[in-house]
Amino acid sequence: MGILNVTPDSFSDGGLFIAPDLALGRAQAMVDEGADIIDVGGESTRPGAAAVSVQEELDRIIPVIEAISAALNVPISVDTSKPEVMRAAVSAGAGFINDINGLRTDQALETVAQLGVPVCLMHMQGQPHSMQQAPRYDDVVEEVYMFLAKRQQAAITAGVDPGHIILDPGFGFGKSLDHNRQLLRGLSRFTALGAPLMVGLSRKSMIGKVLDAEVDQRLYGGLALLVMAVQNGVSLLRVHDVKASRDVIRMVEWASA
Ligand code: 8Y4
Repeated sequence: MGILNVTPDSFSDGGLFIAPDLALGRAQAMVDEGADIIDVGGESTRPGAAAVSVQEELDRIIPVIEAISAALNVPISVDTSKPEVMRAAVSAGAGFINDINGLRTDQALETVAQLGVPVCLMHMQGQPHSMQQAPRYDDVVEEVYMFLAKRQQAAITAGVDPGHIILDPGFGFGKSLDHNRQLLRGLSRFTALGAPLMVGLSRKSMIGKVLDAEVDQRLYGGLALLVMAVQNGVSLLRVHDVKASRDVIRMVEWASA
């Protein structure tokens, strides 16, 4: 899954892709590099980021989703927690919901059940504006596991097709460096939930902290973590650098076959 940020403040690609034609070019490049899904996000979910209004999020992402949908034959994911945005995005051509809030927003469960599209349910402790202030767990793997099991069950109860549910432990979302490490080591445990697993590790601050590297110098560190993720049962990878990630995963698959 290639990341397409359409937030003016997203520091990893500098808000360069807001104009629909520029966003389309970036999406095309990621498809050429082997992306199977393009994840379009208009709500900055960086630690400390401010909330975005529904209208602002719609203005950012709908023209981009329409442009990609008209020009490219690639599934489009929408990175949002808001039911209104989910509906508009699916009408505009998105076929996948990526919700960092795990469908905990009011009406989100019902909306996704009605839309009938696949959904990624992610774990997050706290809210984006404050989640990195004091992350706290007794057993992070066990607590994230129980959270995902409960959200998976809530989605099924609301009428979401069980085969449409993907689960994600949410690296960096209300987690210390050590929590992220424990989750990486414990990833295989989540396969017992019976759903495909997704992770987002690309350019995240855990890599920056370990390597003392700025955001544009985190590629190789992230690739190392991707290898670990794949070896522990993860099948969907949310990444900025599609070509590099593809090559690494193809080699791991070749060697493991
Ligand atoms: C540099 C670049 C530093 C990016 C931080 C970041 C995930 C996600 C995000 C994830 C799923 C991010 C929308 C945070 N992370 N969705 N979204 N899983 N499913 N930060 O891990 O990329 S945004």
